[in-house]
Amino acid sequence: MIRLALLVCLTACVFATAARAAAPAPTTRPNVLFIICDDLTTTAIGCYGNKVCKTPNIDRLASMGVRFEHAYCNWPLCLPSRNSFLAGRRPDAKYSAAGLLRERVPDVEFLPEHFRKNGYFTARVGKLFHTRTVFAGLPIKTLEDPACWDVSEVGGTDIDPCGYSVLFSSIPKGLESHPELQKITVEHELLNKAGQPAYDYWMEMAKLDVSDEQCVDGNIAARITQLMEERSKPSDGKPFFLAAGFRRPHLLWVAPKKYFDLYDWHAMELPREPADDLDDIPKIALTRRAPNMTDEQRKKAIAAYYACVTEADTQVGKLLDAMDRLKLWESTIVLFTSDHGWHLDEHGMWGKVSLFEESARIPLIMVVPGMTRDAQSPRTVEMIDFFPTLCELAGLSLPPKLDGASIAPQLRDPSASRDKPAIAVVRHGKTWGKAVYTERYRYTEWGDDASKGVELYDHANDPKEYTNLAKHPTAEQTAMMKEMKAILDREVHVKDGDVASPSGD
Ligand SMILES: [Ca+2]
Repeated sequence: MIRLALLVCLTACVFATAARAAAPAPTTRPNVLFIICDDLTTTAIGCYGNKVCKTPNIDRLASMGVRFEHAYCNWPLCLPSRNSFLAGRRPDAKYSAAGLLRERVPDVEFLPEHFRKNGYFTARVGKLFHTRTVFAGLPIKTLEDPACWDVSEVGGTDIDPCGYSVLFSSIPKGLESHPELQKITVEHELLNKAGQPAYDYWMEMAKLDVSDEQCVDGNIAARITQLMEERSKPSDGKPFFLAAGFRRPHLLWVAPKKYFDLYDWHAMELPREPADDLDDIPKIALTRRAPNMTDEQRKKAIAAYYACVTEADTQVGKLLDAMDRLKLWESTIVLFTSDHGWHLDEHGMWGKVSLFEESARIPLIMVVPGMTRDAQSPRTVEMIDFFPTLCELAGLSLPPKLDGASIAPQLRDPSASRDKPAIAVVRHGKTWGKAVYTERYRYTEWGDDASKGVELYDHANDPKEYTNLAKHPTAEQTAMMKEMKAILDREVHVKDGDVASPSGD
């Protein structure tokens, strides 16, 4: 069922040719509104099946375009995921380095940089490339590449200059040392710690008595709306590539109180997993678990995460309202996504850097003028496909080195065939995990030559990945694993011990 090997290259070449042949004149190029949330898992989104968390605006966007059921990040961690999709290349250790990616990959041409070179006005507000200082304190160190943007703004506010709400943290004594912030904090709670491998961090929440616009995401929505107004009738004739990088639901879970009021923590449901769930999972695959967390803390964490999802969703809605008001739908491509997912206690995990569905899978909704509306595509997509897709839709030629392949055929016909899997990598300490995702299966290897474990899950029969079939595979599954291993050997070039620098959040 896979038949992927040659098709990846063939498809990319065919699409590149098609993009050149179909290139419209520059004046008719579409605008791009690129919306990305931070750490937003599909499992919290209404149109992806969540019945509790309120995401009416993301759901509304989905009804206007194509929602991809099997979209995956290429590395479930902020810094390397963003470096990778913005470069359009499959990541290795260099993509998690602390500095600008261009310093380590000099021939890179980034997605917004490519649009800018091709006559677009480009702007970002918020987090597109990674922004450091999650827990290291101020000042902010942005990793935005200067060649990418005509306008480049963090989107910070007085109460949250860097966007991670670190001033509201009680570690180490952040909030305590800010009496002015204590005054606007209605309720604050330090929940529990999630930990190794990777690193330990605290889950912390604060309900604020402030307006949306005093928070970073509200500010980002207002500023992007302003840019949409200014660029909807540009005097220079340039189409726009506007990127809104919302910060929630990334920790810290800080938002206006009204969003927390939507969720009674007592009513949150915890995952109900088989007692022996962990027995067949390689130990190295499990990360950021919080075994000492009480059920009350777990439920409060889910409620706080949902509050921050709805906060981000509300800001997305403001951009969609601006699209309506400015009548931009006929001239603008909208892409909505997240840099990776997040665990909400599945297999006892809290956070990212896991290759399980909740962490590696991403939301992906695309609304493209003249293309399919209100549909889902079951085809497998990865974030490195964004670059060639947007180029094809905008009629731009492709830079020479891209690893993805356009999904424009699936935007025209969501059921159009596509024999290309998604691949994600992650590093736990010095050990790499490598995974192939098809529409039905996930195959994962840990360590060089799979020395630290192998996993195979059948999502058709086991969507929550409770049974690792690699322990006792059938003959058919053994053959399939061999084929998937060959894909990893060909496409992924990492070795245990490859460590560029401490990885970014
Ligand atoms: Ca992230």
